[in-house]
Amino acid sequence: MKTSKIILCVDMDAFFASVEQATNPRLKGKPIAVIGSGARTVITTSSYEARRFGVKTGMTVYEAKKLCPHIIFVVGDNARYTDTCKRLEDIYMKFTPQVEIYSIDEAFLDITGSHHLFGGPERIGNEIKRIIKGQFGINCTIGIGPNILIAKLASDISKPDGLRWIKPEEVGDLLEDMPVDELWGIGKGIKQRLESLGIKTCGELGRAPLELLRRHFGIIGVTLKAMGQGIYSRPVAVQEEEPKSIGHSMTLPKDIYLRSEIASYILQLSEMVGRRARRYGYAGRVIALTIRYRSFETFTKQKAISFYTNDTHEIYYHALSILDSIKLKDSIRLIGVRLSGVLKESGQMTLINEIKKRKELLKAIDDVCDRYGEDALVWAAYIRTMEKPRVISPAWRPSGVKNIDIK
Ligand code: TTP
Ligand code: MG
Repeated sequence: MKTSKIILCVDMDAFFASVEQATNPRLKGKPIAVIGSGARTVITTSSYEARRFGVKTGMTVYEAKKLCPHIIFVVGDNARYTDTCKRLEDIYMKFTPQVEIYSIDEAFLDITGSHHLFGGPERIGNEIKRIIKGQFGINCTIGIGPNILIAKLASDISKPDGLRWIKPEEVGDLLEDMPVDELWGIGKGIKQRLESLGIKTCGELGRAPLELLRRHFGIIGVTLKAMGQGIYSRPVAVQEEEPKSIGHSMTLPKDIYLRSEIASYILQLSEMVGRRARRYGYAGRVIALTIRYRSFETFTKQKAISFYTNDTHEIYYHALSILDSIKLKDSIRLIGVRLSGVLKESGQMTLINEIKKRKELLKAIDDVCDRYGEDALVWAAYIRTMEKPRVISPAWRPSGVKNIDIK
């Protein structure tokens, strides 16, 4: 008989806010919201104390202040969150090598083969909670189940500071009356389309005729029906050594339409991508440009080139040619540049002397930037558009938390 898998999902509670509260005792037990430093910032997350007032991710500071007048706004420290994320991975790896870091604060661990070494799945869950609390002073919620979908659901319904193991024999009863959008990946759109077919609960979804779902959702219909039954075949995707792509995107301080303005942001992003690729010794041969319109409609167009590159200007040139192949239909709020088809750089890639020379120049620029900060040397075209950097300076201290007062 095939034994079922045991998957553990770890999701930090109010991650950015918890990190801030753990770092600054003044914020403990208080309603706080973490925001970005840009002009058009929204709330990235809020503490559970603030959520009690109805504060939600995506709200503006004005909206949050209205709901919770004494809320404290904290400008997020992205470097600290990413650093915490990396250190969390080391904790998970103590229990299994099958770890998928799914997002900045969520991970899936396949503990099928290792749980007996640690006294069972719940023991592992409790141990992970204890170590994280001890090391970072923050809470997380752990869900355990026979697949990623159920493990994630177990975590979602046990927040905050919870631990729940949904065993295979419990899945059917639990899903029977559960609204479909409680399932990971079923958003508002699918929910509404299912509702128009008379399907509201997971139980109904699991029993819906396959043909009906196929007709309305195509191949996804098959997955949806299985999800309604709590079946999900995607395994934990263990991180690959090599990155598949290197990309950066940015939401612009204001919507833009002019080609020259767009081009200077593309140059800035190409430089960020090129620099990162060069720093880690990667080069790629597919360049992609992502555009998000004011309406949030988003698309990506890519172009394969015949050689591997990590040259800023090469990336810029091709990203720009993609831009020129598009007829823009509205102003733009986000731009992204990505280099994929990435390989570790080899001698072969750098045979041509001219390219070598260019690389030396770029290396010199990178060195200056590494030593004196991101803005020490920048390409002239984007100085015009540069905002103040969104990174927090190394001199930042928890006492420097910005308590923005909005009247
Ligand atoms: P989530 O896990 O979605 O939220 P959370 O950890 O803050 O709260 P919960 O207890 O409900 O899990 O996201 C993790 C972090 O990612 C969050 O702390 C902030 C960041 N984030 C954004 O920057 N933008 C977003 O739109 C979302 C949803 C999250
Ligand atoms: Mg979380």
